Amino acid sequence: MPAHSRATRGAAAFSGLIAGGVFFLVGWAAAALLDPPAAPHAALGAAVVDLTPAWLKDFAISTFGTADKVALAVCLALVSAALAAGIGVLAARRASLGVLAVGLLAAVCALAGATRADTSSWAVLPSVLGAVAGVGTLQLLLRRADTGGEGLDRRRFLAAVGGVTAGSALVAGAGGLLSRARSNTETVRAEIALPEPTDPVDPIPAGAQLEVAGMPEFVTPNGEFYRIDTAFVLPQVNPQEWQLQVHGLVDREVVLTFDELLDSALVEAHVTLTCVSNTVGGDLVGNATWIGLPVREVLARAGVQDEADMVLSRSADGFTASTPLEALTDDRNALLAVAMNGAPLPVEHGFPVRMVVPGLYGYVSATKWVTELKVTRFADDQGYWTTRGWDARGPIKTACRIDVPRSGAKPSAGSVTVAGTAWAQHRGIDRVQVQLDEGPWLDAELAATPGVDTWRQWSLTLADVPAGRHAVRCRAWDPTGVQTATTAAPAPNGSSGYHVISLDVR
Ligand SMILES: Nc1nc2c(c(=O)[nH]1)N[C@H]1C(S)=C(S)[C@@H](COP(=O)(O)O)O[C@H]1N2
Ligand SMILES: [Mo]
Repeated sequence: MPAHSRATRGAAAFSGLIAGGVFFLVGWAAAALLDPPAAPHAALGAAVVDLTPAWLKDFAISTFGTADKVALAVCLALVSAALAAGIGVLAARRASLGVLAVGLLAAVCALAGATRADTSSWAVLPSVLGAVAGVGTLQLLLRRADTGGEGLDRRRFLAAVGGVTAGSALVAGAGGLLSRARSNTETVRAEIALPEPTDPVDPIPAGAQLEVAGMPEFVTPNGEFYRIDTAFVLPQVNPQEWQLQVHGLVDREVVLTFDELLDSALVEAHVTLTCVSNTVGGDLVGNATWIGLPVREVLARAGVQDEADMVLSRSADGFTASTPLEALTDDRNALLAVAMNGAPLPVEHGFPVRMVVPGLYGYVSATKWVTELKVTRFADDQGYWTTRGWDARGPIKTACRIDVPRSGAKPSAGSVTVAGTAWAQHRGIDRVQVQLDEGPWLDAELAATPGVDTWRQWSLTLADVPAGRHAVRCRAWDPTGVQTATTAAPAPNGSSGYHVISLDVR
């Protein structure tokens, strides 16, 4: 690269953009060959997720919910594009500064890759190869963009851009083939023959689903189930290589393979999962029928020692959850689940094996892509979110949500049917009440339920609602009493307070 390129600013910035694209593309293709999670964009995204301060992460989850990964990807793409354009301009002035800047960025990506739980010792290589290709591209384009004091020779410059684009298309094609050949998780998943549970659960009673328009499905279809996790790129775990290691305060370490798991006596259970980030009235909650091996069976094989009070589960990508030991050893259906609503776990919901524990928020119990159970003590270990300020134990708070009508609806005066969903997993919903404005609390009718571990639908028809603006509230009861009326935000141990909607009755 000439020490001083007389490229126009625009051409230099554009060259930087293209070179940035080449950096990420070559890095991704190299990673497809060497170590997929070490692709620069994947490593960078994962590092940003882990380093994002808790308040910002909470904000992202409450603002974007299940679309938080998309929002992050868009942000990263915009920031990377701005940086790449800036590097192009810098490199046109001082070539050495350009190389230094690319080197720094590559070092950040390499470090992010090398420090992940799910990358190999090859992890720095994709970033290094990407940087070499990126610097080469930048050099080539800036040389072609050099005006030599005259105007930009557009034909010459665009020919180079065309050459780089064609080369990139080849790399993209090769990378695509490689990653398909390497990570055939979807194919393997489709071929799994799920065993029948030894202990099948009773089917869901007919009346569990209310015939009220606008009510959510009692069993959430897998494709609509909320997804919350720290995985910027989904872990690809091959069940034939999967192992669960059980260690820590145990009499003997146990290693379980996927085939051994499938050959065990499996249990089926209806369990509703809830995210601690769910706000009052929110939808980070879903209900499914799971098949899995009770965690207590595996813990019994290992022999839990007396001083233990917690199990720290760890996923293939390094996420951890601290689950109170008693929730895994009492008689509830805490499962190492392999199936969700009759299918192998979808990849985004933890394929091939995840934990499901009735009564605890997901962040302390529902580890997806689980590979390790460390029997330990709350005094000695902390889970991913506890180190970021969230409660260590995370029991689900009793909650009630109005689904119908939607807040802001304009029903006609007269009778108005209100219906919703309440949950108090592992305790059960006893009673739901509805209040119109400051009127008396009225008992709603409870729908049938398969047990205490799922949500429960309810409905009530308010008679003679006059025209005007009205507030409608609901509250749920479990055997220990009524849910708390105190308003709380999700951090640090779950939102609380009564769900209120407003109606504009005509
Ligand atoms: N490996 C892993 N497992 C995880 C998480 C995660 O970030 N990584 N998030 C947990 C949280 S916060 C919740 S609420 C549930 C959500 O499970 P779902 O995405 O299947 O609905 O998964 C839990 N299991
Ligand atoms: Mo969560």
